[in-house]
Amino acid sequence: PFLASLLTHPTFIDGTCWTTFIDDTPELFTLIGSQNRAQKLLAYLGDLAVNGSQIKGQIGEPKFKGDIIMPTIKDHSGKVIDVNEPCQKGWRNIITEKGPEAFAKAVRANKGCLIMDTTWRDAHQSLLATRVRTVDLLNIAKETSYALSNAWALECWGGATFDVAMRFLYEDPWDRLKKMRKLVPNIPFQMLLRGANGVAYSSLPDNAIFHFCEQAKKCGMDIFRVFDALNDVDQLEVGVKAVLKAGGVAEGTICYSGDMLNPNKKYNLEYYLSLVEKLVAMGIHILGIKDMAGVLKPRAATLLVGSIRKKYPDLPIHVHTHDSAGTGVASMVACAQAGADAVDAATDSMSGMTSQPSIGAIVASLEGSEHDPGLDPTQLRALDSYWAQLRLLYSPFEAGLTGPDPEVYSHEIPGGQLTNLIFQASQQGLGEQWAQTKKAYEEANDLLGDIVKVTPTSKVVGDLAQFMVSNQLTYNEVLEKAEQLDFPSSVLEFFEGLMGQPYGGFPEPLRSQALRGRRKMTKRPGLYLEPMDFDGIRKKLKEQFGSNSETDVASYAMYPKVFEDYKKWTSKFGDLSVLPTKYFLAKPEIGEEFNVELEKGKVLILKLLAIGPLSEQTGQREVFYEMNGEVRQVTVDDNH
Ligand code: 3PY
Ligand code: ZN
Repeated sequence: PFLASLLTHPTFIDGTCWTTFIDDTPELFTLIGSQNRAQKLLAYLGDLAVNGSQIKGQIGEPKFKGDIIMPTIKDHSGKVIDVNEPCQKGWRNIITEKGPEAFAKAVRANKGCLIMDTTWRDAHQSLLATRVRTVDLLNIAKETSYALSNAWALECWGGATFDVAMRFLYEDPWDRLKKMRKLVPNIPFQMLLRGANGVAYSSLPDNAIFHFCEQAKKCGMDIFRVFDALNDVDQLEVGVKAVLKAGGVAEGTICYSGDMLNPNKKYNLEYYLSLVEKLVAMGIHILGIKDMAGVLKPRAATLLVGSIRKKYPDLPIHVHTHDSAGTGVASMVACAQAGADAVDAATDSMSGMTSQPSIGAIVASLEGSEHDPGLDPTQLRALDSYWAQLRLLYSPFEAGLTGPDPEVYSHEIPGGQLTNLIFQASQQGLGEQWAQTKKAYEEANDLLGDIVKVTPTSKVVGDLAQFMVSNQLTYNEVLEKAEQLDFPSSVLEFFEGLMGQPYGGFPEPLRSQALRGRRKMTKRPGLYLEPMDFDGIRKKLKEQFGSNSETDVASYAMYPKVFEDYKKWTSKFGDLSVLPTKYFLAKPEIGEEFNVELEKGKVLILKLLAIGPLSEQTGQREVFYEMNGEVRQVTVDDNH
């Protein structure tokens, strides 16, 4: 029908100039575009129907089969709030109107302890392998703008989300950021930046970090939590400077490790206070305390936050934790009482264990006190009813956690990594091997010099632990045989200095014995790297993909191979971020009708009609879909 309408179009018959024809009748070309997109979408749906989901990490199909019931948000008098337009009231207005310093002053002057909701980033990174898709965030965005209008921020970007969006979900992380921003104009957005590593796993040239932060700020990011996995101040400085240059709110962050209350441990109060002093000297707006493993016990929290508060009365303090040991609520309450301005929590259904502590539990614990976060528990419950359904929709990515793990005080495995390791171990039955892995992790950490463990150094410790378990090596054997052992590449990179310099130096002679002549950096890696050639990248992307937006350039700079694979995927299947998750992860029932909104106002009504028999000659099957009333057919290779 499209071709017919094109060929019979009066201008076409006239033979009028083709280019003015395009200008004058854009609707026809939008149609070509959407037909093309529809065809690509069918290619994906056909493949899914024949071969099942190819999404990495997915085990089985979603437990949730129904339609998601959307919550209604009510005001204090019980009246339903019209969420057609997003809420405009919130802390972000201070950032956009008066800038980062004014925001820092305002949150310091605020009486209660604010809450950052991590549901859109760390909670699903920690519980669901970072697999929550853009469409599911956007669908609850306007309700969130109301229910969390008094929140410190929504943590919604950075960390692993950037990589996973492209690598496993075939989505553009920048597109996600821009779309979320439109629907939530009022709550500050916060992201996690791994200092000089950006959102990658090892150091990049400085100009890549500056370019990245500039793009993120332009696309709507407000607060940047900048950390370094070794608390290496030189590495941190790169990130902080890049954020300041981009005009963002710089949350310079110390990573909490070990147990400050134990006098035999490496990282003590003096260590943390001296780090804070260096961060303050860099001009940070906010101090972040990042307890990535959830080992900050309540009494340590009181001492740490209380000491910083006393020394820096004007410095806003924002604390992050994981609930792995089950003490998250108690620790965050202790932080609030000791003078923290904000603490992190996740919506109830996405909280607990390796995620953040429950927002409902923290709000209930502080309710009516001078630290009351100022959030409405009824509105929070309404929002959570959405997430309870989403958690089931993403059940194929659950790691199968069943309860807290107070052993985290010994092994100190960060939340996200603990989930990953439990998942891997549960594939093998969670038996003896799991106990060995945890013990080996602790020993590997000791071998490496008791380092701060978070991405990417946590991977180094995890890799060494798995190396020890699979080669049946004890702590002493690693030391004795170091010169002969073929250490994992991440361990060698760490020893080279590619992740920065650890506090107290590298363990010797292990480092030299493992490196066997490889280089040893004594300064931060960025000083050894050539600046990134951005003009070269722009040219390459233009040639290869026909376009080179600055955000594409930034994606390529962070993850060249992942970006190229993502582009190849989208040229085959199109932008699938619009496809509802239920149909992204599993095929529909025969005859089940569903809608996909390709773009505003362009809705496809789809129905799977039949999956044809396997052709012995070609190894293919025909899949039949009804699309907006017409039967469409797609040929699919059967990979079984
Ligand atoms: C990340 O770097 O992605 C983290 O979440 C570290 O805690
Ligand atoms: Zn975290």
